[in-house]
Amino acid sequence: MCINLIFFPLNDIIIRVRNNLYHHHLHAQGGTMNDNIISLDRHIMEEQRKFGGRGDFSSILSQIIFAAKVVAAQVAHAGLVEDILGRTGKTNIQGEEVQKLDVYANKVFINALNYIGKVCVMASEEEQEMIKIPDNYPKGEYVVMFDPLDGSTNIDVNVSIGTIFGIYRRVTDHGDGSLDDCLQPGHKLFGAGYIIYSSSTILVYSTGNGVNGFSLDPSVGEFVLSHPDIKMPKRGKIYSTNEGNCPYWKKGTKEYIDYLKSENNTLKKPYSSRYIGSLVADFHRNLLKGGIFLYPEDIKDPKKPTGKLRLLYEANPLAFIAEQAGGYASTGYEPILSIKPTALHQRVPLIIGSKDDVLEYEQFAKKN
Ligand code: AHM
Ligand code: MG
Repeated sequence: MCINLIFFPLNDIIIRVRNNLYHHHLHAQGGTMNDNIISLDRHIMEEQRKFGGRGDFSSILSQIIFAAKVVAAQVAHAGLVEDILGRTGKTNIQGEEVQKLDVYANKVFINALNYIGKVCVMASEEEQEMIKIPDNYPKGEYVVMFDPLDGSTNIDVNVSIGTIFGIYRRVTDHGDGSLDDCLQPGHKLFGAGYIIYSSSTILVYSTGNGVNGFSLDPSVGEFVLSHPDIKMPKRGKIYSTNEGNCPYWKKGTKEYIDYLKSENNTLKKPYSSRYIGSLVADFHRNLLKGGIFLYPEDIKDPKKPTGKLRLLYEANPLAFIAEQAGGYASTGYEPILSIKPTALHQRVPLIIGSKDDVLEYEQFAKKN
């Protein structure tokens, strides 16, 4: 009797807590259960139906989605597993060498894409040379460029990181892909996107028909449409740049940043400064809220006179997304997407974001 008196209220409490959690979950979803969730796979399939195609490109995207989920899972554990944060050369308790997360991500993306018969060559920030498709696998029509884990110095301090990818059609006829397939200008991109590993994992992509964003729902393990038809505000209120490089900037860049911080700018009040130091995260914020990101040319390191960021797998895919969302990307002198690449790991000044802001920067860059 006594025991029952204790147990019934306890049971009741457990049920109440469960119900509260459930209602909290529903509330978080806007108070209703959505029974028509659009998964990323469905979105890709519908796009393919609308715009035609044999499904080769869809297969590539599906493999990128798979790789992104694998990397997201590892990133989520990175804070728990000390060794994975660390430097290569360490061993785990099984005596196996532990890989750095960026090296691991690189292998995950290569292994997800190299066997499907849709890709003829790849290039990655982590690989000095082009990545050949192994001889025992068929070669396909597409070329994939990627930065498997951008901003990886931020892993150790739990700051957002990302993957960037760009997909081209090959320009050579058949067989192994070549450097000519890799060195295509950004305006030839067939599709591009990025994944941000953050408070949630979000994949944003475009195939030239607008930009859509999908959040990974960990409870079902699928990306679901969360940011349909993203449009970048024409003008922002935020600038993002490593201002510590200011002494090494050209006069035009210095004058532009001073202008943004003054009350004489177009907004008639100073812009806010936000710099994460993780390109995907800085870009993603500006894509949704508006703003300008700058990694301009500087004279800090004579080996990198054209800035730090790479054309093929950092600047081009994000420039493609920006333009699809109504934004713009420039070196200060010409559109990023019109540059004819000359080398796999070519660096380029990157000024990207809200169109009117980037156009205004070009005026400053050109007169100085
Ligand atoms: P990484 O490719 O070695 O990770 O470097 C690229 C990153 C970008 O994510 C970020 O915009 C930039 O480097 C930050 O550089 P800095 O520390 O010079 O401001
Ligand atoms: Mg990078």
